[in-house]
This record gives sequence, C-alpha cells and structure tokens, in this order.
Amino acid sequence: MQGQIVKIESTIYTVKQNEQVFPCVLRGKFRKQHILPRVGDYVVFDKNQNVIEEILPRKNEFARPFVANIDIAFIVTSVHIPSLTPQLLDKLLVLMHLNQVEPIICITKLDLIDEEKRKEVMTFFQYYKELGYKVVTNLELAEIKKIIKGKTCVFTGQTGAGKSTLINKLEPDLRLKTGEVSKALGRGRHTTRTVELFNFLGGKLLDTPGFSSLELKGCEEDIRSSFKEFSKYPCPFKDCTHTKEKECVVKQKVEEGKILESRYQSYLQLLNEVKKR
Ligand SMILES: Nc1nc2c(ncn2[C@@H]2O[C@H](COP(=O)(O)OP(=O)(O)O)[C@@H](O)[C@H]2O)c(=O)[nH]1
Ligand SMILES: [Mg+2]
Ligand SMILES: [Zn+2]
Repeated sequence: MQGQIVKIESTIYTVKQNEQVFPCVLRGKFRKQHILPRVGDYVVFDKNQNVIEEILPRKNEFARPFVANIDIAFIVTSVHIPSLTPQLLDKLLVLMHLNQVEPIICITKLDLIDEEKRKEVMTFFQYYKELGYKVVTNLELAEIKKIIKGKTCVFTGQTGAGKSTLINKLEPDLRLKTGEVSKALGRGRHTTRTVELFNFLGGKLLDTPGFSSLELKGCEEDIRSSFKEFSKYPCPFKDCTHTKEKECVVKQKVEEGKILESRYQSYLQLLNEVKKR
C-alpha cells in the first residue's frame, strides 16, 4: 500500500491513504540506514501491521522543518511593519530555486502605505515579474486558490507578514483544525508544534513555521545560477564571480541600474554565507 505521511509524533508516523489515516511505526532497517521519513513523504506501508516499509523517491527534502516534497512556497512579503527586506526575499528565492520549489511572491499590507510608496514598491516587484517570478497580492484570493490546486504548499516569510491571516482567509475552516492541534498537544501558540500536512483547497498545506537559514546548502556556483538576471549579461571571463573582476559586466549593469542594487547586495551576502561554510 502507498500513502503519504501527514504527521510525525515521536515514533508514530501518521500515514494517509484515500483520506483514511493509519498510525504506523517504522521497520527497524530505517534506523540502521540513517534515513528517516519526513512529513510529506510518500511511503509503502503495511496497512494491517501498521508498519512503514519504504520511502519513495523525494522531489526535495528539508531538515528544518523536517519535510519533503514541497511543490510551491508562498513567500509572504509585507511592505509595511515588518518592512520590506529584499535580502530575506532573495534568500528564500534562492533556497526554493535550489530545491526545485516554485516560489510565489505574495505581497501584503499594501493598504498601509500611500500611493507614492505603493508605486515605488510595485516598481520593485515588477523587476521580479520580469525575471519570471509569479507575484500576487494577498487580496488576489481567486488567483492564489488556482495556484494551490493539486499542489503541496508552504507559506513562509517574516513573522507578522500576514501568513496566518492569509491562510485563514483562504480556508476559514483550517483555523479550527490548526487550533485544535495545538490545544490537543497542550502547547501555546508560540512554541514549536509538530508539522502537519492538511488538505487545503484541492491541494495540500504543510503547516510549518519558516525555514531555517541553515537550509541553504549549495556552492558559490549554485548561488550565482540562482540570480537569473546575471545570465542575461555574459562577462568576458567565463567563470566570473561578479565580485573583484575588473571587466565584470554584471557589476557594470548594477551601476547602470539594469540590475537592482539590492539584488546584487543579496548575491554578495549569500556568496559570503556559503563561503564561510
Ligand atoms: N493592514 C493589514 N494588516 C494585515 C495584513 N495582513 C496581515 N495583517 C495583520 O498583520 C498582523 C500579523 O499577521 P499574521 O497573519 O499573524 O502574520 P504571520 O506571523 O505571518 O502569521 C495581524 O495583526 C494581521 O491582522 C494586510 O494585508 N493589511
Ligand atoms: Mg502566523
Ligand atoms: Zn561578472
């Protein structure tokens, strides 16, 4: 039998198959192999013995949160309290790119800024649209629902950006469910609770707090290739790192304003982070 892990609580793995749930334990071999199932994993399990036999190949995997098989990440980005932080946005875009997760930039709190500022931030996000990223606002509920259908999604972004508010607007029933989970575990809403996979608008929602910055593995080349705009401007030196090279076209384009200064700063910061490891 095949199913998907929707919850893990100590040694109990809840497997869902055809909307039926089965609390399972692991075959001993998993411990020896140092591979453990994660929420989101598709598994082969024995329905009668309630034992997980095998993990099916993953599309992607994360350690914090301990999940697998994410299709889509909504990067919830507030433009006012908390203020827009391009560095965090770019970091999450790189993280998703390197894990084959489709990022959707979701802008919130546009109602809290004036017309002039709104024009300014929309110009900023237009740059991302031109790079091929999908950009929506948290008022475009119909569009967001269309994106979610048939997919496994996460909502990530700064605390206070409006993730919970948006999820509740999309699916008011879910608040009840997530509330029940926390209550049942006897934990406050600010402590970490177990990750859970819910049915959500014809797709699935991995209800998890944000991603740990430690998730960003990869090498310098990975970071470079994640900044899609760089490939539009080939440098004379093929392996140009766009840092100290004299004839770097990327740096020139930053100066000309063709590449956003904040994007370039994000690039340098991420390059430093991976170099340090
Ligand atoms: N004005 C305004 N407030 C918002 C918007 N989205 C969320 N909020 C408020 O921002 C605060 C934080 O939202 P919350 O959903 O808890 O953020 P989370 O930490 O990302 O889950 C709450 O008081 C929300 O009511 C928005 O688009 N406009
Ligand atoms: Mg929240
Ligand atoms: Zn260069």
